[in-house]
Amino acid sequence: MSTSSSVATRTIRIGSRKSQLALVQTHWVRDELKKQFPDIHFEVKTMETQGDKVLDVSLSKIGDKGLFTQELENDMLDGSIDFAVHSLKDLPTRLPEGLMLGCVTEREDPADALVVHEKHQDKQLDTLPEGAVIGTSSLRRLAQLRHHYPHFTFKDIRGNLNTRLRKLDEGQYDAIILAVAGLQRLGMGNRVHQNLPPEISLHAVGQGALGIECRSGDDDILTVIKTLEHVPTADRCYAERAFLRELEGGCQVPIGVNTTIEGDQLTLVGIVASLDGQQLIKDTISGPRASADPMGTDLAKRVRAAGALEILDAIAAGSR
Ligand code: DPM
Repeated sequence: MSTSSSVATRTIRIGSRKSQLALVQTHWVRDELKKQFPDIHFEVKTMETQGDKVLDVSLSKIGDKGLFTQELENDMLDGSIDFAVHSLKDLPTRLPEGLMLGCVTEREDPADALVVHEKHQDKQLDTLPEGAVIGTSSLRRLAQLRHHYPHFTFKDIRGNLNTRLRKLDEGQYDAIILAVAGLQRLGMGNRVHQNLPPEISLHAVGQGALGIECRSGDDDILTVIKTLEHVPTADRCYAERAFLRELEGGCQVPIGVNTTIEGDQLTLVGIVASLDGQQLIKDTISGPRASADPMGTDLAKRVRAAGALEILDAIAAGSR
């Protein structure tokens, strides 16, 4: 005999930033989980993070750890939310005590994209004029592009994707660099004018994937979110994150990566660049996917010994 409405529906609370991109990503996660767990009620709680509030300062200057994640993490630790959805590249490689990266979803194209003002529709990076103003606030993009295109002028750009595109279209820049993945998720994939090949710019660690953060050892939640894990993406991103973790100082750093998987083999390319673009320390490591983490650490040690240490020290000294 069944009793009516005696069992309350279980509710899981998801934390998200408020930006359009963050909400698209979080709603995707919620909708996928609803399909797997129709009996669970998923609720989205949105909040602003420091990174959403401070929009007029260069990311690299305020770029401390947890800029886009800290408020969400506090809510997870005090139990007001059960997990948080992030762009994996915004999630620090060291998480607060009591929290963990519980799931990595399938990655979109991790490349960076050149987006141009309409007057440059017929141009590519190689043909943009001398002095063209290129917008980015990523030290990684800046350093690598400066190396290959020293004749461009680089200018900071901040704000959400729509704000940046407006600034470009108004003519404040000749072109800007954005992640392909963000544009695609917002239905603006048509603005991708040129994908930057890895020879020109290695992408950021975790770029194009979502990371779901939860309380360490929260097995009920882990069982739910692990259903969205994409193992090849996770293997790649664990190698990338280990590389960054081993190298990282306290500020935003010009570090790029590229990963590929063939069968059981994972290959990680990593770069550390000086801000003036003069020095690029780049190396590659391959090995079994099961060793993703130690491979990332090993590659970091190699590039550090090959000169990355001096570059990162100089950047850390300059930003103090
Ligand atoms: C981080 C960086 C940027 C974001 C630095 C970097 C780009 C900043 C800029 C850590 N987070 O990439 O070297 O150009 O001013 C961000 C974007 C996405 C996640 C937007 C973008 C969407 C793509 C994704 C901002 N975080 O990079 O165009 O999911 O990877």
